[in-house]
Amino acid sequence: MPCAAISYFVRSIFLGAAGFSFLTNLPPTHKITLVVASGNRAKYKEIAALLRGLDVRIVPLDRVGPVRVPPEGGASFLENARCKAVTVATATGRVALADDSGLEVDALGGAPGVLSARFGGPGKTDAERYRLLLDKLRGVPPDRRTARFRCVIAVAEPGGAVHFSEGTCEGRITDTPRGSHGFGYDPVFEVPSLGRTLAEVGPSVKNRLSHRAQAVRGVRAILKRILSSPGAAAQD
Ligand code: ITT
Repeated sequence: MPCAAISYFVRSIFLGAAGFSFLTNLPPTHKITLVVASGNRAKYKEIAALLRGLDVRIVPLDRVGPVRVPPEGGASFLENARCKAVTVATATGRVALADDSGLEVDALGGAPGVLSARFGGPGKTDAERYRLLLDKLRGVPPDRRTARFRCVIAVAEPGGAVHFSEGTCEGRITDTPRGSHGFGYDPVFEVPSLGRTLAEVGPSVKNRLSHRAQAVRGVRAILKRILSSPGAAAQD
């Protein structure tokens, strides 16, 4: 497999005895609404495609009314994902999913990492950010251009339980951007076994091997457990 699930894992953290306080007298219908707590439309589309087939109604954040998600201040993907998911689950009373992800470049000591969306300062376009990355790597030889995408997804239940799943995709940074699919740093991220960037391969291939695809595999197992729990009341 091109992008092995190197550190793929699922952890569940149960935050106190209030976990099932949302139990109701409603008969279980094995159906829940899942709010995707992201302002990034491209990310939302990938997650929705990867969750296809589950008995879950997936809705974007802007469909559930204005919810203020605090700016990312955490030092880790996990902390940022947890904060976004818990904020939205608490505000909406729905199960909420948040993805915090980014690119770690070895020649830059792991930067931009958790700051990937703000690399070079706020207000930049994706193209401005990946061009800045290419500038910083000018002159770095191919064997030292190794990098990886990381994705941590948090699924927060309104009752307080939070579950995590993670995925990693190894690759290298190209010299020039290639391809027009995807988003973010995809045009400069080459998967060695394919010899192509994630922006050249298109959604079907990316959704098979990406960091997000791996993390969502764990999310499917988490959602199946939530769906089969006695607290999976209808929320449509
Ligand atoms: P939300 O927090 O609202 O979900 P965001 O874009 O700010 O949206 P992050 O804080 O998780 O999301 O930042 C992730 C950044 O890392 C993202 O903006 C891209 O620049 C980059 N990134 C993450 N996953 C990527 C992918 O699959 N392909 C390319 N770039 C990616």
